[in-house]
Amino acid sequence: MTAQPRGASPPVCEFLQHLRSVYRHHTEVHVREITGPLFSLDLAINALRDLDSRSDAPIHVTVLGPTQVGKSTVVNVLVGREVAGTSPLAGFTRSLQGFGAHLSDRQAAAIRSSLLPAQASPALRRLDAAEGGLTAEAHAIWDTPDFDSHGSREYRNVVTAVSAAADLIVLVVSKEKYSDLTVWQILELLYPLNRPLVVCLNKLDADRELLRSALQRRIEESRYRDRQLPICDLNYVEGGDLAGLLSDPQTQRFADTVRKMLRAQPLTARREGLLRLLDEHWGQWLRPVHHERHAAHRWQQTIEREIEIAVETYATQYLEQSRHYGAMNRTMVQLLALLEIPVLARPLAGARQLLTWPMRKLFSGREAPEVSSVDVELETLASAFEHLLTSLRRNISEGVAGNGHDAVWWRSVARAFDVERADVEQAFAAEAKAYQQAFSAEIERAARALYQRLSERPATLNSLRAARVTADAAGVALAFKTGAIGVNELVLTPAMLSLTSFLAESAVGTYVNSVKADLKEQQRDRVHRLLGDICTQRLTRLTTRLQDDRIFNVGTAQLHEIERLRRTL
Ligand SMILES: Nc1nc2c(ncn2[C@@H]2O[C@H](COP(=O)(O)OP(=O)(O)OP(=O)(O)O)[C@@H](O)[C@H]2O)c(=O)[nH]1
Ligand SMILES: [Mg+2]
Repeated sequence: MTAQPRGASPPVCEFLQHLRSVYRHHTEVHVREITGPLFSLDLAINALRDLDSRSDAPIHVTVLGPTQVGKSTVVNVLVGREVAGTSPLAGFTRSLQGFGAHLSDRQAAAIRSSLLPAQASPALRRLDAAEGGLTAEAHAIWDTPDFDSHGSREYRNVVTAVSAAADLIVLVVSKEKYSDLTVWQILELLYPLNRPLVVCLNKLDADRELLRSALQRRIEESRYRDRQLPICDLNYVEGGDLAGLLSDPQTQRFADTVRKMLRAQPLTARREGLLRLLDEHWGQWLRPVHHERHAAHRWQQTIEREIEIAVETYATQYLEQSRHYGAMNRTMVQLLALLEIPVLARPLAGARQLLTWPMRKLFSGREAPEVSSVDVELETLASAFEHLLTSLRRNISEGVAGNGHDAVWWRSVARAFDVERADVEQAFAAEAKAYQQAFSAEIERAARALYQRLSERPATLNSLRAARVTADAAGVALAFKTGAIGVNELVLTPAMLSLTSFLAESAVGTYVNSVKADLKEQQRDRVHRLLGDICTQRLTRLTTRLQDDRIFNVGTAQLHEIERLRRTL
């Protein structure tokens, strides 16, 4: 496959921005360290943007370093005049400031729109020809805030924008600061980008050689041991006077070294650097995303397991209970309706007698037939579903209590679950009822099939008609015809049981049993599907729209797509 850098980088960049926006809501201290995900994500996002805005870009020189080492002073040295404010107060420079020379209007506009979008005040100052600059080429020199002072956490991430844009980085250190942890953390972070780098050892007076060799040793201990890092000394000048500094030959040597290294870094080297940076940090950035994926996977598995348990409950407490198994009773009623209608008159008298009390109960002075409060099937379904929800809630609580990397995710699921639960229960009750109604068609089909089979066995049909059970059943069929049946299966049970067993022992017995087994299997399947659908729609999806700023909510498909795009950068 051919690489498509332009196509892949916006979505990858967007993805990293999403990660960054979520990480910003994380409160753990390490998230905001230089070694944490926020700082490296910032660098990577800026490096991706940089790669897309290279055409016509000027050369960028970025001056980095801890506080008070003399960064702003070094910027002034490179520009050749006092442009950046300096101060003996730590953390004096708090935002980026760039000094551009020979920039076209387009270049200046591009810098302002792409490099400094987060900064309110225009931080790019264009120098005119008389004000100097490093070379005759278009370039920008960047003074940056420190990354080590107490308050620098609030502003130091801007350093990443000009580090990513840099064609040359000048790292300024002093004898007090050269071995500070943050200096080496920043260097470590920038290492994969492989930008040309000069180390400027500022404010040197006594012990020059000692300091140089100590710095050299520190470099040897770092990843930079395999790179030739030029080290330039700047002398300590009384009063920090710029004119004094500029006239020092040591300062001139430093400026010459920088000038010699001023060359736009080739695009291929920048791309390779970016890919190395992504490789080094991808695992760290994505770790909590994977924790969420694992938790979501566990959630899905739990739901599936609980669905199986609920179906099993439905089967053992309803389908396998002859007394309660309404579908077969309803089939029998339908069958009787088919059987008896032509000969209804005779058994009707007996049936009335037999069914006096239930009929009275069914129609006692009411206009509409009384709806039974007991519908065993719906009750069984409701209680199985209730049990499923309770088990799921227990599982969520375990996730929260586990206090692992996924605890935030589980807490968020807990909130969403509790909000939705009543709604889900209602939806299930409605769906269960709809399923039951829809299943009437299957029952009718089963009754017709049975009737067909009986019609082929006139002897059985006749003995059935002659049987006493028919009298019970005819009345039941009548009740069914009048609309009361199917709502009170308790009333029907004894009559139905005797009819069913009569049929089961007759010549069509095997067939009856297979109809029964088939009905059960269909019901089991449908209930399985019903539970699966409602759980997918209401419980699995619940976790894909969690309202929590600390949740990454990256789906597996999205993750695969980003991994694929990353490889095409
Ligand atoms: N005496 C003397 N003072 C210097 C020299 N270089 C820098 N300074 C002083 O050191 C102090 C800090 O210098 P800055 O250039 O402001 O340092 P910085 O790294 O930009 O500091 P922040 O912006 O606070 O991070 C200022 O008071 C400078 O005048 C030098 O060679 N000699
Ligand atoms: Mg400064």
